[in-house]
Amino acid sequence: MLEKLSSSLRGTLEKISKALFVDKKLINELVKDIQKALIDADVNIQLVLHLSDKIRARMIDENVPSNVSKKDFLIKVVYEELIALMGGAEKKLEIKKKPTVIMLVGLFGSGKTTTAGKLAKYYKKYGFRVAVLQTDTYRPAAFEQLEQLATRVGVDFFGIKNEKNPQKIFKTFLEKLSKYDLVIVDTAGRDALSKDLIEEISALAKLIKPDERLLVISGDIGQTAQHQADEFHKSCNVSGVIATKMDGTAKAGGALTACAATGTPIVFIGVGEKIADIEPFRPKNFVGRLLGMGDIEALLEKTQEAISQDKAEDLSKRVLKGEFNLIDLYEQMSALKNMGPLTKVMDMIPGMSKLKLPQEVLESQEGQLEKWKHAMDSMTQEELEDPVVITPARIDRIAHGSGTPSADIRQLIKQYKKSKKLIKMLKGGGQGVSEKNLQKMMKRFGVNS
Ligand SMILES: Nc1nc2c(ncn2[C@@H]2O[C@H](COP(=O)(O)OP(=O)(O)OP(=O)(O)O)[C@@H](O)[C@H]2O)c(=O)[nH]1
Ligand SMILES: [Mg+2]
Repeated sequence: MLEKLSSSLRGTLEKISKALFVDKKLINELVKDIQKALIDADVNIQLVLHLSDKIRARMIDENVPSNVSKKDFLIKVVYEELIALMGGAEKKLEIKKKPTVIMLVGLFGSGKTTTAGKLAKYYKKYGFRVAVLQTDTYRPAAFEQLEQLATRVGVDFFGIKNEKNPQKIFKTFLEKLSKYDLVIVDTAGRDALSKDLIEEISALAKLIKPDERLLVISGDIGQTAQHQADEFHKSCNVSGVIATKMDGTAKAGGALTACAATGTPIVFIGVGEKIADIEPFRPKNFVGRLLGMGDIEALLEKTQEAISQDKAEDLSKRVLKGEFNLIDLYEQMSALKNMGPLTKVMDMIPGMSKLKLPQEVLESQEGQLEKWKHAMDSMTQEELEDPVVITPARIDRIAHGSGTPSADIRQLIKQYKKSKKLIKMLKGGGQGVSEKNLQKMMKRFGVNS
């Protein structure tokens, strides 16, 4: 799916990583590449221009966090803007109320009936009791088509063969359907969004009161999906879109971005004719996959302003166990640099939240960080994990390897020892930190409590 777009975008990212530095020329080149890739995928030109402007503006207006290279930052901006183009946050269908009712609407051949079967299988897999209801009295053999799918999937099917009134069908099964967790309602389509179709859908929706009215759109119509999504949204108030046939069309990007632009979230995508060929649509994962960046999350974590909760917890646990090494020190320092994080770490250590580190301490460490990072890049794993092994001879080796003065490396080790001592004192407090230890520590930092 979207192989061409994917390979073009990957090529562009490779260009960034190979570039010596990020300048205006590179950004312009990158923006041009992305424009071409998106236009080839049938993305609307206005959307493409908007995305280009956003990337350029953000590279000018935003400060690159100091622990992130400009290249990584550029990749992050591209990634985030592509996600926004695909609709931003994920909309998850909630199956909480019993029964949750999903009504599928859309034009002829868009994939409603197939999708009803796919959704039934998808949710059955998660342990929901699912039923499908056929209200399409228009297409010949719609009854049999859904009945067969339901049998294959192993869910219950409801429908009345040869009945012409969709509302009557629903009323007939109203009570039986209330026993299911999820009811998926298939409806009739038309060639175009005619008055006839709008009236039928509106009346049926009024009666059924579905929790979700999902518009099924064929992805191969590309950016013209916008018109369809708009029209359906206006007349039937759809709550989400399912884009089908995303396999085997070069225009899938156009359909996705067009639907996203209408403000209606895309909830699922159909990626093949088989019953299992459906995926929840998560813009973040989708773009990540498109760009081929398995470790994009790691990159983003690095660029996050604050240390993540998990990391902070992990660090504080290790600190309390006394397993504090140079990597931890470095992480702690970078966290400090981005302000606030160490306070977060401290909040998790009993008693520590009372302590406020003086500004000078934070600032003096800041300037060292970059040098220390270089030095640490030249250290072995053993040295990082157990800095006691760093002898003067090793300091010289690290200094040579990293181009950092030996004095800075000695200072790093001194800082490490100081931090370790501090932590020992903390541990000395038994369960938490005693008031006495806290005062001692504050004195050490020149703070008067
Ligand atoms: N390749 C591919 N084909 C699909 C996908 N979803 C549906 N189809 C095919 O599209 C055709 C039409 O699907 P239906 O489910 O019958 O469409 P419908 O919206 O119910 O059509 P009407 O009942 O006529 O309104 C079928 O041949 C499906 O196999 C998909 O995700 N990928
Ligand atoms: Mg159908």
